[in-house]
Amino acid sequence: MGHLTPFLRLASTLASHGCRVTFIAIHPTVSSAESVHLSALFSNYPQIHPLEFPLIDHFDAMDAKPAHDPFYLHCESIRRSAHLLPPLLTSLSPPLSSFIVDISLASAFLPIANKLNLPTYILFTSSATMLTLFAYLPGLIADDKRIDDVAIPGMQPLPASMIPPALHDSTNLFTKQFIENGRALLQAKAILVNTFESLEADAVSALNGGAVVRGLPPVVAIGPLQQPARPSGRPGHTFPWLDAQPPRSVVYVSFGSRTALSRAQIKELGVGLERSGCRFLWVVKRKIVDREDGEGLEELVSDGLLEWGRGLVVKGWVDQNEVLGHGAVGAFVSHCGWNSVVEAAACGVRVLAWPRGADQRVNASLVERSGLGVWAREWGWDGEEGVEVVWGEEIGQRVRELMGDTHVGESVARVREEALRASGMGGSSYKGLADLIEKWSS
Ligand code: BUP
Repeated sequence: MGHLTPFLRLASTLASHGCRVTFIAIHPTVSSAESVHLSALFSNYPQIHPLEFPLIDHFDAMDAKPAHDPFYLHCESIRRSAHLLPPLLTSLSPPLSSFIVDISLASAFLPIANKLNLPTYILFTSSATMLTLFAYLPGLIADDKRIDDVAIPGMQPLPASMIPPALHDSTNLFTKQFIENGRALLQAKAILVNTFESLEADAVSALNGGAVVRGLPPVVAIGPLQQPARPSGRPGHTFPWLDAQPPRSVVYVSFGSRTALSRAQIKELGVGLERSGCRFLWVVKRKIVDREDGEGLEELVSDGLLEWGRGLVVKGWVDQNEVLGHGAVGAFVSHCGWNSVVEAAACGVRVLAWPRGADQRVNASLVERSGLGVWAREWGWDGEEGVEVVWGEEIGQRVRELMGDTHVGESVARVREEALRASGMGGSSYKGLADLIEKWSS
């Protein structure tokens, strides 16, 4: 969902600006959440033309790393099915004026689109700071060499501990894709990022000033991208429970669409939320893929938690953007997937960053630096080598401290104002997208 969400938002935004949008949707999807959100887009925006990309080559090598992650394997299948793309792209009438590709497919799809003379853009689904690493790393890395601290020109040094763990293993599928896609950046007309300039001024300027990599195409900040609109008159589904809570009193807890917690950590998190003394809304996940998440809530959280008056525990899915935009929500305990960070910024909700892996530590550092929240640096993730479960007592204390931190409250309000200014009429992100649309229509 971290990749699909910004595409849904970009597609609906372009359609609202009068663009004729064709949305290529991979079939089948890995998770139910993907199918549900794609169907909602197509039924709420009948002007968006769905085009199915039927996946035939199912990549399922048992020796691949990470073999346990169906999303990476699926991504590899899509990359290996790139030959299906030309007939799809050339079948469209009127012909396409531009093609926007997910970063994870860039090296597989860009050469094909370029051969068709189709101006191709990349949507980078993480932060601009992460993009600096993406762009810089292919030039740095030698095969089988372990990555150390990285000094990217124009940027603060990136300690090895913040680099996505998989990148320390050159045989990992993620690493191979990362390097190949990083090289493919140079072939794009521009790279779009769901961020806003004031949040990542150093990264946007280092990328566009040629400091990171010479010859990189323009990087355009277009965020925060807005959630697709609902059909008129249909209210959003906010929980009646949330409506009944005092302003800014609730801590929202979610670790994204594909982060599973161990039973032991779920238990301690429950203890921590209870000890914090705060109201909370907690989305619990035990499995990476939602379709496999069959355990009942009662089996996961300790006795009494569900009935506890201060908290609501939900299994599965809530409309996170709507939850963060609800006046009762005051803080977000987050893994720092990039969409979650940008949503928190746009809604002015302070973040307690508890990153796990991938790009999340880099994103957590931005949370801290921008004033959007605090990063519990000492917390690892159980399952990681040598990392212990974080105890409930400690979680409770950090949550309590964050809720009472007036300094963070002020800086979060400033970040929100900057986010709204950037995406509002005439703002830097608004202008970035408007200029692209103008180019496509001329
Ligand atoms: Br869970 C959940 N409701 O219950 P990230 C997620 N989301 O709306 P991730 C919901 O999915 P990657 C839920 O608002 C965000 O837009 C959430 O993206 C939405 O993290 C998206 O935050 C999740 O980038 O993706 O899922 O870990 O691994 O690609 O970072």
